[in-house]
Amino acid sequence: MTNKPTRCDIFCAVVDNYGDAAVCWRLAYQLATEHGWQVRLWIDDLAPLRQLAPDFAAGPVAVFPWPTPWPGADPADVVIEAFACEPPPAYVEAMASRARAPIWLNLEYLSAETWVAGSHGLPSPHPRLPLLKHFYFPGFAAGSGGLLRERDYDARRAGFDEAAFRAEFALPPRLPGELTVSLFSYANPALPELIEAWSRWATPERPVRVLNPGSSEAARSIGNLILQPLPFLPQRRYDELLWTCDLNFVRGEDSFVRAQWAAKPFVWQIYPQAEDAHLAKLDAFLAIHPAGAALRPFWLAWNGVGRLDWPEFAASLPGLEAQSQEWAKTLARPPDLASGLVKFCRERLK
Ligand code: TRH
Repeated sequence: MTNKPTRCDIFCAVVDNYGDAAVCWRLAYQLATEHGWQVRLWIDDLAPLRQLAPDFAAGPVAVFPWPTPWPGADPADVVIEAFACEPPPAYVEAMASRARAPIWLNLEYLSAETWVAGSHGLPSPHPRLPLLKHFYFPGFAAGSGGLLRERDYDARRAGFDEAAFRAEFALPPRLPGELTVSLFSYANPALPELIEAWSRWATPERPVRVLNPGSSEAARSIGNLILQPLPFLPQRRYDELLWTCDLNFVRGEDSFVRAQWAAKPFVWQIYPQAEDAHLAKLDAFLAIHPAGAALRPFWLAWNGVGRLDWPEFAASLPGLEAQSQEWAKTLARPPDLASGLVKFCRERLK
């Protein structure tokens, strides 16, 4: 490899929600800031990115709307298509006509299923052109592509001032005995039942404050339960919210990973799929998590299987806290996804 910075194009087609843009931006930013790559992010919908990273135009990633028709662009050394979104056909043709074909990766969705490590890195030849695409699977297991985690994560956390965060968002200082919860979920039929359970469980000695980022509802109290909306926070500030809370409800892929780095007990609402395919993925994660057995009934109920038992789950929180810290340490040991991806490409660019 020459000393020139590696050029990388990331293609992102937003399906719905924030997750696709969230993962692509996180990876793009890390490749640029931590590995010195020159990254262009081609994204077909800028709306989620504007919320996740309002200052994205300041760099260091060059963000472009993904135009149709494709105007043509010189292919990069490394091409990452997120979630099998397929770069424009003319771009793929141009990839094949380079003197040296780019490293082409399909970054897949995260899953804890056991087949992931066996499929990670597998090549798939293009049916017509002299190009090879590799599957890049994020994952928890050795042999997978790992998880996104920034180098400065621990330093940011060490410098975090919870009191200042609360003051900035007009939250009163933590009340004695308060359980602070963040809530980020899909429309969930179990939510009214949970609100009801919280309102019955909360007492003056044990108030519950639920912070709901991105909610348009007005703040309200039911007895000693306080439901409080927050603005949708930029991605980095969302970490601060997770650090502030004792329990985090998260969803999808990226907030699910962030909750694990936050090392606090969390409840995951998985992205629902046809024919309940998501339940196998939920099970696979519970099977590898050291507190899986304790989490299982409440998590399943939050994902539509069985009834929520909040008092039982609340009783397990003190134990879950220590396990969450251990789990975060275990997950942080292998190389992070961006470093692993850089190594994967470097070996093939030699
Ligand atoms: O938005 P999501 O539901 O995205 C989903 C999943 O990624 C799913 O796997 C995918 O198939 C589907 O999209 C298309 O949840 P996710 O993945 O947690 O992404 C949300 C991002 O938003 C994450 O980076 C956290 C961030 N966020 C903020 O930055 N600020 C906030 O205030 C909140 C609530 C979230």
